[in-house]
Amino acid sequence: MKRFVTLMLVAVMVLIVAACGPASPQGAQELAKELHVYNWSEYIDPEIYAEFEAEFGVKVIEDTFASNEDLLAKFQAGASGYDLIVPSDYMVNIMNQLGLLAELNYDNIPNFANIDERFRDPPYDPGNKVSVPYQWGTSGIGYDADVFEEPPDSWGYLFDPEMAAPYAGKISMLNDPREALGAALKYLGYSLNSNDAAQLEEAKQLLLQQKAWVATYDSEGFEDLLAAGETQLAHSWSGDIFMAAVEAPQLWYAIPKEGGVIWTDNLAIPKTANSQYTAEVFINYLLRPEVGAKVSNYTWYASPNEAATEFISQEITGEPAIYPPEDVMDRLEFIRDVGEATTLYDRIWTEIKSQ
Ligand code: N2P
Repeated sequence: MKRFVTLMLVAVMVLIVAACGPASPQGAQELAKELHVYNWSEYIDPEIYAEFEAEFGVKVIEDTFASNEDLLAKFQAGASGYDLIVPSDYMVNIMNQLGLLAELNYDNIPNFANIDERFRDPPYDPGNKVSVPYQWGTSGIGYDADVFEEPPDSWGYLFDPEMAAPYAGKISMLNDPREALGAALKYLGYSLNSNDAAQLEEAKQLLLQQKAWVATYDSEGFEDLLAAGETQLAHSWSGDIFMAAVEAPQLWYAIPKEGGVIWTDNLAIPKTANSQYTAEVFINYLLRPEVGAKVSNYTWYASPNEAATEFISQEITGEPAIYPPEDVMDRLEFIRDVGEATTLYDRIWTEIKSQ
């Protein structure tokens, strides 16, 4: 009898455990203890990581990269352990084609509803299957307004021998193949997505000639060099200049009249992520209106989060160099995946850098 009771007890316990299923009931997945983010440098208010940890108990650990090509190279070399990355538009397309990105589960990202209609369903990721827009901005010319009476609003200041030579040694260029070649192509009047070998050769010659005036190729500290007076003209991403201008108000930024680059950077999850669920919870957190605004109030870049706009400083939303008017927008071009021509861009860039 005693044995029977024991057996019954065991059977009942087995039934209870089976009924409850695994430790976490269906739907409620567990958060990882850590979230590893691979981001552009100075591209998020560090308080956001701290506040996410305080609320969710997940510690965020960040590494940074300086270009889309660096990000890609890292993954092609087999990087693993990153839960969240921040590729630009064309790089979402490239990484997705290479099968590097996880398909997002929008059940965990209801705040996607806050994203502005204009930024949904982009050509580089139809249906936002693998990416959520994070910030957008332009590439142009940062400058020291103490040196220039009129804004240097032409790529000629970086490429024309007569216009650029006076600033020899005081010019920096983004250390970025598509950006640097794109600026040269625009100056020449071509598309920055040209795959015409003759046009690319012209752009190469221009960049080689320009080397005599270039102090450095730099994508992470160009705004600091400008603020320190070490440079006077910097091929730049808009927000980094405006962020630095808070401390160094002589800094300003111009979108060249020949047109420049417009880009959208995105949140994406590598297939090799440790915890896709935790990354999705973090993406959803970043899409809260107040958090989305906190991102832009720190980076000085424009936000694709419509619900965040009312919490973003009017110094940012009212600045035409950050939220450009329609006629300026019309002159801007997105960098696109140029397919097989990518190897040509890479080869030219290596040749320019190594000469
Ligand atoms: C942030 C760099 C902006 C990213 N420091 C350009 N896509």
